[in-house]
Formats: sequence, structure tokens, C-alpha cells
Amino acid sequence: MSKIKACIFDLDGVIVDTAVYHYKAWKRLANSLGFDFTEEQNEKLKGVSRVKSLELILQWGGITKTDTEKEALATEKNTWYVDMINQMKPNEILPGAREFVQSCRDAGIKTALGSASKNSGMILDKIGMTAMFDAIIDGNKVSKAKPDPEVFLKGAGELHVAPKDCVVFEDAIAGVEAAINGGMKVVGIGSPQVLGEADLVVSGLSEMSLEKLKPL
Ligand code: B16
Ligand code: MG
Repeated sequence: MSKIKACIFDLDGVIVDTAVYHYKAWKRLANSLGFDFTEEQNEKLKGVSRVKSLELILQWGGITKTDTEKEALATEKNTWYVDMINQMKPNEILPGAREFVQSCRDAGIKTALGSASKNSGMILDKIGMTAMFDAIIDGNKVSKAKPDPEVFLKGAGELHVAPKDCVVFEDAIAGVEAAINGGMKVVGIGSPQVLGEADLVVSGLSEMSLEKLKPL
């Protein structure tokens, strides 16, 4: 029997794939400022906070803005993004995600969400998974971005589980590093070439099982 007592899940890229919506909204913003934004650049924003993402995009476009202007631009992007995620349905849950979270709960393992997104509450609501997490820590509850472990440590704290007994599921390098920095085990969701620092890498939660938690 694994000694893992809690599983903490990142949202975007692990439970759902909202990258395409972020991409469309950031591209619209970049285009409105007179430059383009590519899918390759969007890849670099996975797991990165909204304000940091905007700063990178402005840098790529060679544009400087004041803090007040940045705030307005981030709000504009978020309005477009929220219009899209407002239409999300449970069929957008990534393969195996609901099933694996449920199997953890059935085995008595606590579950938490640990996401950089300030829109997690709405997304979980739209896909019907809010009640599947014992704790929800998102961008509204943390002040330090991944790779700082704050988001995962707060999750462990709310669950009353020691960090060493937690495993984090993450698709972004910064998220994998955040879990390691927090003294937790980590399963990378994606490619072993990119997430090699993780204790285990799988292509998605459909490949995960309680059996695979045992050696961690
Ligand atoms: P929001 P995660 C992250 O979510 C996304 O991967 C990243 O692309 C996004 O910029 C960030 O949330 C902030 O999202 O603008 O909705 O607050 O992967 O940590 O679940
Ligand atoms: Mg992610």
C-alpha cells in the first residue's frame, strides 16, 4: 500500500486543456497591439501567471507599458478568456482525469487542486468537478508563482497532510519544480524529455493508477 495520503492536481494541462482559450485571447490582445503571437510562444506560458504572461508577451512584441496599462490589458484578455471558458462542458475533461481523481477518493486519499489560475472556480464548476476536491488552492489564494511551492504547501496545509506524503500532478516545468521545492513527490503529465525531474512521467491521467503511486 502506498504511503501517499494526498494527491494535488494542477488544473490547466492536467484536468482540462484551456491552453487553446488562453492562446486565442492572448493572440487577440497581441494583434490589437500590432504584433503577432504564436502557438510556440503560448507553450512557454503554461503554468505562468496572468501578469507574468502579459509581461512576456509585451517583451516579445517589443512594447513597454505602465503598470496601470498592464492591468487594463490583462483585464481585457481575461474578459475574452472568461467568455470562452464560460461555454466549457464536462466533455472537455481530459481523458482519465475524473476517473483517477475518483479512484484516489475511493481509496481514502485526499484530493486538492493547486492551480495558478484565478479562474479555476469557474472552470471546475463548468466541468462539474468542484465537489471532487477536498481543498481548492488557486491564483486567488497565493502570492508567489510556481516554482515557488506556496500553492502546493497551502493545499497540503488545508488537507492536514505532511508535504512528504503528497504527490503533485503537473504539466509545466515550473510546477514540477514547485512540487520538488515543497518536498513533495511529483508525477509529470507530458513528455519525459521536458519533465525529466519528476519522479514519474505519464502522458495523461488516463495512464495513471493507484498501483503506480506505490513506489513513490
Ligand atoms: P488565469 P495552471 C495556469 O493554470 C495556466 O497554465 C496559465 O497558462 C495561465 O496563465 C495561468 O493559469 C493563469 O490563469 O489567467 O486564468 O488566472 O496550469 O496552474 O492550472
Ligand atoms: Mg498546468
